[in-house]
Amino acid sequence: MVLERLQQMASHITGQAVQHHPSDPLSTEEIAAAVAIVRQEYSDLFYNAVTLWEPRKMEMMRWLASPKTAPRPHRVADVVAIGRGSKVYDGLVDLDEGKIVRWELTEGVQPLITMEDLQIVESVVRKDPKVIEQCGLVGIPPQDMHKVYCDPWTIGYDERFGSSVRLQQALMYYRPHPDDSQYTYPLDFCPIFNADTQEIIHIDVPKVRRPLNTAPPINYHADAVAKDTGFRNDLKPINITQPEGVSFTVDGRTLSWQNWNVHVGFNYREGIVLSNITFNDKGNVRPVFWRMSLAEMVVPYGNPEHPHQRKHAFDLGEYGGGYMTNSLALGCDCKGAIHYMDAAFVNRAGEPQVIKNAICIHEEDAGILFKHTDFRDDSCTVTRARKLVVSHVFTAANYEYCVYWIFHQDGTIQLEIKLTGILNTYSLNPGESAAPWGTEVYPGVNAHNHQHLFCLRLDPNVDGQANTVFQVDAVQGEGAVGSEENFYGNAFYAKKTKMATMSTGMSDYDGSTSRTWEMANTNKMNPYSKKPVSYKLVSREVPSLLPKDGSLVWKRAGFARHAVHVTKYSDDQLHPAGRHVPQTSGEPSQGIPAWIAADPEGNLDNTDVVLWHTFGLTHFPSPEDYPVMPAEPMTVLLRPRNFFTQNPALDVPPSFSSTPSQVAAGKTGIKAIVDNLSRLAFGGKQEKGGSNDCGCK
Ligand code: ABN
Ligand code: CU
Repeated sequence: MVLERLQQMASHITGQAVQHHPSDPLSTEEIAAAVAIVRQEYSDLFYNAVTLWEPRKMEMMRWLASPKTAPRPHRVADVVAIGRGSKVYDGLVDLDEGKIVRWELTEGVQPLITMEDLQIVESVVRKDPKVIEQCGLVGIPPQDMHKVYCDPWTIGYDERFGSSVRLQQALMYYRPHPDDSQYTYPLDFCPIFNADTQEIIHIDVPKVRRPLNTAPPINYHADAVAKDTGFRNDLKPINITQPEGVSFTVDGRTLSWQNWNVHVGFNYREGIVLSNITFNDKGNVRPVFWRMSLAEMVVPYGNPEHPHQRKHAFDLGEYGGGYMTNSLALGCDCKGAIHYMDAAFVNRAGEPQVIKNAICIHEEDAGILFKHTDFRDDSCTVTRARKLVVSHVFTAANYEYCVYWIFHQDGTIQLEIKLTGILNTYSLNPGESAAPWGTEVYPGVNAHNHQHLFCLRLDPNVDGQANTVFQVDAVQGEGAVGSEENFYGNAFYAKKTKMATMSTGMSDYDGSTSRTWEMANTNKMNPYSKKPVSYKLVSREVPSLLPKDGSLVWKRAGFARHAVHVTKYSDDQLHPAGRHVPQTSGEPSQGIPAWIAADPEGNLDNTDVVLWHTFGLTHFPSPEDYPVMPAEPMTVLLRPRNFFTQNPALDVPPSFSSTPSQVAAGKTGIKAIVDNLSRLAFGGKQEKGGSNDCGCK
């Protein structure tokens, strides 16, 4: 009876009443149904994740090609649950069938740490006698333990404790006043928390002790700034208006804008997932990417003193970029005419939770799209660009990561990430130098050197699934000066190297050759250039992983060993550092290195491939980054190359366009999209002299 009811509940959800697109994230009802189905058979669990198990690619492609006749992919929940004794269960629940289709006890792994897991640690730390004793040593009396805070990271990996027990390391701080930033007052010891028994099992106490900082607080919130320097008062409002509304449409979670069509998914781990991305090329709907997401990241810190080697956060795999997502605010995080999408997750107790306004979708002016002036007569065409931005922001304890997926009118897709928030800090002795492994960013505050390395997962679908990746280097012609083929020595060309097999399909960045990577369909040539249609990955912020080969980070973050890895497509290969990342030892390395080791000769030529790109920055902190960092942007571009037969944005209406003959006849050209709001900054009239407002004739 109960099972029947659950089946009805599940089929009601997936049936006619609420018909989800197969790539839509699970709704709150579906999350509740999945948990109810699991509870029928397994009680006494807490829930770590209940998320969409994405449809298998072939099944999904068949359904997309003929949605009326092909079977609709079932809605399936991917469940991670934790039982007593840190037992981890991985399961699949088919919501259409109303039943569990896979349930496994997975040994020796630890699933990610949720925000709820984090909250527990601080209260335990404050009551622990050994922590109270350590606090006493730096002058914090027991009655002030409410002023002690911690950022409870996963332990990462510590060889003394292994992986069988779920552990967290508590990075300790003190707040003199509830409104002060604790990062100015780091404590030098590090308690280890057992998440299963909810107790402190050990405290790492450094050999060299460091005191509690005595510097005055430095804060960034408005109250503090108002009391300190006050605010600058020379800013006038800037407003973005779209008087006739937005130029995109949303059908469910499918977005259409300026020839682009894309499904916007979201999950607890990667955050935004874009799939089935197509571009309408003059009526021909051409596939470009099957799926793209930010799949992983690692932030290794560079101080060799124990236990800072453990400070290397995998913010997606260990905490979840989706779980840490902010609820965005109109006019603050997002300016203009905004469409929001919510995100639904499970909580520890198995109840659905919603983050309102998790994804922001809006258009922005993007400067000049193209322009040319004929210097002979000043006849001119100038066309302004706009872009469509799909974004979310997540808070990874001290840091904020703002993720912007940007679509451009010329067929380019851009991923921009802005880094802001607060530096991770550590204590300093009076007179001690923070160099060379860190910087004293404020008196008594040591911010360690670190890297932010992101792993972008690109599943290309460039005019079809059969794609090939080429490394492209700008190199000199081979012939020496004076030789027949390069007599003047000026020759250079784009040297393309095929990434042909799994074991050779990896490559590092080389700025000296302006290295890029092309995802090409070699079965389809551009009729003009006779080159394969392709999308090019252009990325210039690509530091190499600084932890040495063989180090803990190198072993755990195999994806970060190279700027690019190419692998054969597999439905289950989504997580480049493994499915469960906390407490992996890296022996053997999970994710990309394991997939390559399993199929070293795997063919990557003219087949379904995935490109994994690691990019980011190396951060040597400085006082300008404190007490809160001004946002630092990073960009990756995916540009059509030999994909179109001309500039695909020529049909964007210009702001102004005149031809030489119009100028000769004294006629003004065409003014198309010009707002009537732009005006001279300091009043007065624009000098005309035969020019239009754009300065062209
Ligand atoms: N940056 C590491 C982290 C993220 C979230 C919560 C705790 C720690
Ligand atoms: Cu940083």
